[in-house]
Amino acid sequence: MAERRPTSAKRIVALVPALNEEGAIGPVVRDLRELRTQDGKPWLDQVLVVDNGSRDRTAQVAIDHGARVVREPIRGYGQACLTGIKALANEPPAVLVFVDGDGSCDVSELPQILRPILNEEADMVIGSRVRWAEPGSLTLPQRLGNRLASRLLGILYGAKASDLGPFRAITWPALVALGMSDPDYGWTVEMQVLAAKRSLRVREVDVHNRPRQAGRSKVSGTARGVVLAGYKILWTLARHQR
Ligand SMILES: Nc1nc2c(ncn2[C@@H]2O[C@H](COP(=O)(O)OP(=O)(O)OP(=O)(O)O)[C@@H](O)[C@H]2O)c(=O)[nH]1
Ligand SMILES: [Mg+2]
Repeated sequence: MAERRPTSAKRIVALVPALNEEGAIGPVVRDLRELRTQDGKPWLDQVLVVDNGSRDRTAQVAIDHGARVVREPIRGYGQACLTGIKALANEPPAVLVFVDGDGSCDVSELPQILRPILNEEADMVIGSRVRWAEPGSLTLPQRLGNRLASRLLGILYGAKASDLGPFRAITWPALVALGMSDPDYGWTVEMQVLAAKRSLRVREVDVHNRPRQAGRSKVSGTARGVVLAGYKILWTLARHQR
């Protein structure tokens, strides 16, 4: 059933960091733009793709499917997110949703992600993949690493978390209050650490997760990505303890 979007009609934007995703980005942008509320209105006011120095046609494909595209030549997931946020600062949305550009997020679940925020019960909502992820869509190191990081979020910061999933939403004032800075693999966990430290209202909702729909993995499917991401996530958890 389509969700009712409150009549206050908040401005909602999706930010999609993308690196060499020409095979996957088109349907991601299209599906996000096609999402409709019960009243037939688009859920999203804008789909913003941050092209992170792609060597393929990611930017053009995203534009062809109706996205706004900004370019960030310096690589890094967090770097791409920071650039997207800066690009929105002139006309900030009420809520920002983060979605991966590889087709692994089921964007039809966006209303469930937004619901606790629109009901003013949460400042940030994380899509947790632990229960509904398709078999094979999360690698073993990814599952174990996320479990460990989630436990540490609880032990060190009192946060209730089961995942560091990329599909998430946050209100603009909460995002600004966090003061995010991580330029790469620490982005997702940094957001959760800072949210706990600032006592934001954080909710998790279960989401599905598919294997990437095209192209090559940059993180969990490569040894380099796993080592660097694991190290960076643990370091981020440790360094905010002070
Ligand atoms: N790793 C990485 N990802 C980036 C970067 N810039 C944008 N991205 C995007 O961040 C998302 C996550 O990267 P993925 O390669 O899917 O990482 P993953 O989900 O661990 O691995 P998969 O199993 O392949 O899905 C994708 O949408 C990438 O295109 C970057 O500099 N590095
Ligand atoms: Mg992925």
